[in-house]
Amino acid sequence: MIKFKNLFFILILFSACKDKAENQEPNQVHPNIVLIYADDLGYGDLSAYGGEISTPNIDKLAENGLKHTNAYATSSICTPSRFSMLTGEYSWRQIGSGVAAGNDGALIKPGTTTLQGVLQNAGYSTAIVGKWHLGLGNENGPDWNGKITPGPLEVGFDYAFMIPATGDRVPTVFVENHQIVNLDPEDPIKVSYKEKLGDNPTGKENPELLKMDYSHGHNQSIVNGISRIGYQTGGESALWKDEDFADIFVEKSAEFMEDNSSSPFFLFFSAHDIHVPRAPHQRFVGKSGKGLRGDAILQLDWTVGAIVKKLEDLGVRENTLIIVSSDNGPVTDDGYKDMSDEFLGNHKPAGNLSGGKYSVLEAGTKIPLIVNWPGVVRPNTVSEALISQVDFLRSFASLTGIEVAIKNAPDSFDLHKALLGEHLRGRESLVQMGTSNGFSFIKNNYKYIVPNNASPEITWGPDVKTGFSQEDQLFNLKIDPTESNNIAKQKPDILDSLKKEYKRIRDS
Ligand code: NG6
Ligand code: CA
Repeated sequence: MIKFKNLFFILILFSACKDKAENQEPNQVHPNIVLIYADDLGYGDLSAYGGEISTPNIDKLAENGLKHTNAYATSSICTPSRFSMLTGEYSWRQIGSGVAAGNDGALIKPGTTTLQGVLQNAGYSTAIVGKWHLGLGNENGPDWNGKITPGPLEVGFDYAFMIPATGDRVPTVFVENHQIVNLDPEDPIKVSYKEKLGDNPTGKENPELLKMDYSHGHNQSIVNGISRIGYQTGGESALWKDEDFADIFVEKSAEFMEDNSSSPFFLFFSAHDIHVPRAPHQRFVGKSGKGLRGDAILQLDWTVGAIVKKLEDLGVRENTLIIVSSDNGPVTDDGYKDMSDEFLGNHKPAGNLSGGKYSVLEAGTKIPLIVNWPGVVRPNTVSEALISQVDFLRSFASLTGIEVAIKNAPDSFDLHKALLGEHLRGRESLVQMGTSNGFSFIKNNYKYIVPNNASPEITWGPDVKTGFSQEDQLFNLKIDPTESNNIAKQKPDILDSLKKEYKRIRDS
């Protein structure tokens, strides 16, 4: 493996590598890649992006690297964002706009071209550690007590240690590769999203057992004093403790990096933070002064610092490309009474954007994106190039010299130069998706929000503006980043051209 010391050198190598790739030969541009993907972290949540909660470890990556200010997840909820990022295909083409249930079957079918599969083909060892939330098992869902397959290992990962769905959904156990960790065969686990199982307490019936009360949903099985979505019984020896997530994920990642430090590796570190339930380790509780949501941000920052330290200890930091981003925008109360609104103070999770998780407004999908690669990505740079996480697949393929057939990863563009800050030419346009099948389309700094019958406010819980309207909406993001002034009637030509272009992409 070669360590690159400057941009000029890498540019020469890129052209050399391209020729080799066309001849199907391996090239030499194989940095380790660590993709740290936070959950529900907003555009304004990091101090590098103006947040009030100090995130020194993440900020250091931005200071010594590139901060993107016009980068997007494809959706304002988790499952579709992750699907698009890992497959290079807008999720609405395949799986729609919903959040996967905890017992859904695998949503990425074996044989699909994936980001991790591309890197595997380029000779990388690949791992996911953390939240999966893309379904496991066949269409009837996984056999939790047996071999859990298909899953990440069937779509390009060599190693997986994961929360199968989310921290707030059953089963509340870790799955390592094909099996639940520490499961006692004498005490099998049962999972249902339809009916209560056995006599285990639920949040609804036994609120006195809760250490964190729920505000909406989340009133079914209680595990570790927190009630969840869904019912489960059994599997006592395998149940997780939420407070240990960060430590365990760092430990598993460290083991993976250590085992693979002599060859290139790709680590998809898919953090639980700062999703609900927010139950960070005791050492972070009360430390942010901004409540548990702020404390979870501190825990995320600690996690990033611990991963960077491990890379340094292994002597591979110089040759590692680190990316920090988030799967969707922020939300405060997302179903638990964790006082996240009450403690916010001047901290603005969405920065100056409107909306948040679930919405089609900018805060739903515009996310932090930090890219750091010593000696290659210039320190202290900011990029306004329009870029989407769906572009990671072709960008990394190009970087590592792997060709991806045109029919695969159809929505992904090779933007590795924009991603690394070599120039500002990003994608031309972008389709965004919110909850309730809500869509919007961005081109040339104009944003068209497609008419939708759903409510302008979320009606079932979180206090979030969705951005939905039955009318056409058009905003000039350059002068109106808060999407306050609908200019659809003043700019009929622009509206018409965005509508046509959006329709062409949706129908393609
Ligand atoms: C919602 C949950 C929310 C969160 C979300 C998925 C309720 C009332 N709300 O249905 O708490 O789990 O799904 O979040 O149940 S995501 O980041 O994984 O998309
Ligand atoms: Ca999320």
